[in-house]
This record gives sequence, structure tokens and C-alpha cells, in this order.
Amino acid sequence: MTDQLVEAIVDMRDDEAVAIARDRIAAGTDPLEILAACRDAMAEVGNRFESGDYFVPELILAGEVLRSISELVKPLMTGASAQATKARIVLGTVAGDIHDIGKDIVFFMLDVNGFEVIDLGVDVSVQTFVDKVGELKPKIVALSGFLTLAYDSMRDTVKALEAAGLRGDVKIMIGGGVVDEQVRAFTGADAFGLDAMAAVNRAKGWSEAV
Ligand code: B12
Repeated sequence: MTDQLVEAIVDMRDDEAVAIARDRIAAGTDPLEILAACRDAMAEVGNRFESGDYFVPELILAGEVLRSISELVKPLMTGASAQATKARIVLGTVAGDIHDIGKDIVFFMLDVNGFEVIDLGVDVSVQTFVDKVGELKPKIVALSGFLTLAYDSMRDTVKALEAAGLRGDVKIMIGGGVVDEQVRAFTGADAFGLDAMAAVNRAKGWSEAV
């Protein structure tokens, strides 16, 4: 089935894409459905980039459209269940990777669900994660990354937390690009998640268990 929003994003009709998202919001469409359409569109933009039909400017434009749409959608998600702080979470995009749109959505969803989230930003060095975990003593560390090389950075970060004697104090989840059980095992993280709701559900499970 073709989706007008997906097509508009993929075809770089940025104003139209934002207008369609606005209309859907006005019509009461579930914000998660709108984000799912964005994800499909980004996957197709990624495919075209890989096949040489699109270049970095298209990635940038698609990223900007997605950011505009997620800004529209975010306020609708505040109903999720803002309640007392559940647990402190340190979040960041790992070393060598600057993709932050997915991470920012994860930040937002954790925040509105009552977690205290400290966002370290993008291209976060292994040492910064170690320093911040030592200083802030979070219960959970959330590592984001969209590049294949991010898997190495995730693994290095987990190993460095271990070496610093901090691994036993935290649960670690990873997410971003193509993550699965194999990647989780490679990195040494405790869990992986495919979207922001998975991050929230995992964090809820962990904060209730500890
Ligand atoms: C937009 C984009 C960019 C933008 C990023 C803008 C920004 N501020 O983030 C720009 C133009 C900067 C960019 C740059 C590059 N990019 Co880029 N980019 C993309 C694109 C098209 C979309 C990514 C995105 O934002 N998706 C939208 C979000 C919302 O997606 P989402 O997956 O639904 O997000 C959810 C999950 O990821 C999850 N999640 C995220 N973090 C976490 C964390 C945890 C703990 C959990 C549980 C869940 C979780 O929750 C999110 C919300 O629900 C992807 C293609 C794709 N298929 O993803 C390529 C892609 C990721 N980029 C790619 C490449 C190659 C690059 C460049 C190297 C290009 C270049 N030659 O310069 C550079 C790398 C720069 C760097 N060092 O990081 C490749 C990566 C290939 C690979 N496997 O390594 C991809 C896959 C494109 C492709 N198919 O080739 N890129």
C-alpha cells in the first residue's frame, strides 16, 4: 500500500510532507503511526543512498523533514504517563556516530514517561560515558548508533564500563540502526530495542526490578 507521507518524504517534497503530517495530527492519527511512516520513508531514503541514487544532501534534507515532523508529533505524546521519576538514565550516540534524530525521540519518550534522562549528545567518547556513569550513577545506560561502526563503539563502551568497575551497577541497552540479538551479544549490552517505545518498556522493566 502506498502512503502519501512516505512518498512525500522519499521524493524530498519537504513542505508537503510536513503538511500531510499536520493534517494527520489534526485528524487524530496515532502519533506512533506517523513516526512509523517516517521510519519507512527513512529506510527507503537509506536504500536510495546505498544504491547511489541519493547523496548526502538528500540524507540531510530527509533528516530535517523528520526533525520537523517529530517536533509536531512530540507534544501529542506527553499523555503517555508523566509521573514520578523512575530511574536515572544516561543516553548518548556513541563515538564516531552523529545520528541523533532517533536518539532524541528516545530521550523524549523516556522523559515523558517519568525517567530522569541525561543526554550526552552525539559522538560521545568511551571515556565520557565512563566518567558520566561514575559521576551520575545512573541505573541504566542507553547507547544509540546508526552506523555499523557504532557496534564497535558500543562494545568498547561496555568493556570500558566493565574495566572501570561500573558494569555491575548498570543495565545497558542499545538501539539505532540495524540492531538484533547478534549485535547485542557482540556489544555485551543487556538488551536491544528497535524503537523508542521498546526503550521505555525495557527501562520500565528494569526500574521495577531494581
Ligand atoms: C538522516 C540520516 C543522516 C543525517 C543524520 C541527521 C541527524 N541529525 O541525525 C546525516 C546527513 C547527518 C547523516 C550522515 C551520515 N550517514 Co546517515 N542516515 C540518515 C538516515 C536517512 C535516517 C536516519 C534517521 O534519522 N532515521 C530516523 C529515526 C527516527 O529512525 P528510527 O530507526 O525509527 O529510530 C528509532 C530507533 O532507532 C530507536 N533508537 C534509536 N536510538 C536508540 C537507543 C536505544 C537504547 C533504543 C532502545 C532504541 C533506539 O528509537 C528511535 C525512535 O523510535 C539513515 C537511513 C536509515 N535507514 O536509517 C542513514 C544512514 C544511517 N546513514 C548512513 C551513512 C553511511 C551516513 C554517512 C557515513 C554518510 C556520509 N558518507 O557522510 C554519514 C555519517 C556521519 C556520522 N559520522 O555519523 C548509512 C549507515 C550505513 C551503515 N550501516 O553504517 C545509512 C543506514 C544510510 C544507508 N542505507 O546507507 N545521515
